[in-house]
Amino acid sequence: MASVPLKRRRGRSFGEEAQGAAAPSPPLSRFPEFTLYLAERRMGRMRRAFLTELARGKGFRVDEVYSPQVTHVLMEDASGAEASDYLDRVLGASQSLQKPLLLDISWLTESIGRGKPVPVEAKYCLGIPELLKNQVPPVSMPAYACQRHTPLNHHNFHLTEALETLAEAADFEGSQGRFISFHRAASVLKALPDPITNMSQLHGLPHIGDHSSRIIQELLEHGVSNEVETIKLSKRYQTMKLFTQIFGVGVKTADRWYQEGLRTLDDLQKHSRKLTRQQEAGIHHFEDLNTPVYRHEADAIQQIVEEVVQQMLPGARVILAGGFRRGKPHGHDVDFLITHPVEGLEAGLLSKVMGRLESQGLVLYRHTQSPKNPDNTAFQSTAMDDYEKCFSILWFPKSPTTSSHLEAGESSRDGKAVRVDFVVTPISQFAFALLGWTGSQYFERELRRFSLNREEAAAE
Ligand code: 8DG
Ligand code: CA
Ligand code: CA
Repeated sequence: MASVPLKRRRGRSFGEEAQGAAAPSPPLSRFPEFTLYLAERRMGRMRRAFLTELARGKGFRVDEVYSPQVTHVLMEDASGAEASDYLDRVLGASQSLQKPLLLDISWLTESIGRGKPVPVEAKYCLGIPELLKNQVPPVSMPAYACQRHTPLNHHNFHLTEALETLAEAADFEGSQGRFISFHRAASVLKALPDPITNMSQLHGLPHIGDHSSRIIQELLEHGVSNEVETIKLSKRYQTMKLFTQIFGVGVKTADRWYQEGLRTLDDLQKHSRKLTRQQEAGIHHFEDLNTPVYRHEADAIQQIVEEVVQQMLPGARVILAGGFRRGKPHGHDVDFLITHPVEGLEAGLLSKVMGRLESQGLVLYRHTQSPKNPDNTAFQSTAMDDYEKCFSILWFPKSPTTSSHLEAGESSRDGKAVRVDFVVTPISQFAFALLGWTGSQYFERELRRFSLNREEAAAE
């Protein structure tokens, strides 16, 4: 057990076990970002001296005495808890604010063998020192995304981008559990007040699983993650991404096409019998629909829509929802909510509005969903609502004079095709619809989960 030597050493500094034992570390190191310290405990003095000499021979800086300069502490045959406990006490004695990584000695022997530091993979890590858990003020992070502030411009973009790529790839493989896990981890990082620069900052944060931790560590150590880069370069990921970017194509369809050997948009067009009308429109306008819609464009489209809505039903309101309502500067589509202060007057409005837009040559594609029979409660068991909606592709003229000359499906460079969603709600349900259609999708999911858990907690 470690307790005997530890008790004996209480009150002494970590370095005392080796003080005066060997020559000082050479001043120059081939790997300036590594300052190593080998704990003598379990390793023994002889092996420690031997490994120190070998490591120095390869150009590592190895300090005999523990100090705040030490970046990596190497231990022999220690469990994570033992290592943390050891370092906790030692650092507690030295009052050091340094945050070294605790590694198994096998990391050093591998590195000596290769003549350079090998990547600090999870298998070498002995855990986060207890003391550091106390040193890093734990960020108070509520468990549900809907309970916390998630700014658009956050401090961990590099990390969240990688985790979201893994989430997307998991989604492509139909692995919902992993999709959610990576999303949760990314969402937590977005809510942090500072960039993550050290693994110890992850301590106490909810939803950072082992896999996400490994990726974060890799990114901190090397700037890139092998796993993420490999996925991004894979044909499977690239093809699934391409296909799911088509309006009207979800993961299942994209996967089926992939299994059939289809890889490109050309392949899809050659097999056009496989396409729905919506997918055909999606491919036809692929380039435009995958060009971001900017806020000023959304505002201009809102003006066009508002004019038509006012003609059809004076006093009706058109509200820009979706990502733009969350402050995003651009998005993949434009989401409008339409209502009228007098309950019931909104009924039938959407088809009139769409008809009018169509007569102006502005509708390239539309697909309307009418509310189901109010007795039909099937939708209540899903995350979907039952409002009257239209999923459309509109022609957005850059110059208003060109708008009425266009045939449906026609494309001209002084305008572009834009995906626009319309949702009409009675005023009594407007607040809920606005909340639901503001997003993000993840926020909404979390809100449902939070509400459900509250209900369950209240029922207990
Ligand atoms: P982006 O377009 O800027 O890329 O992102 P976004 O605006 O956040 O995403 P979105 O796909 O346009 O979706 C906007 C919100 O609308 C999102 O939270 C999900 C929600 N939403 C749908 N369909 C439905 C639906 O049928 N019912 C409800 N209640 N919400 C829906 O996309
Ligand atoms: Ca949107
Ligand atoms: Ca939308």
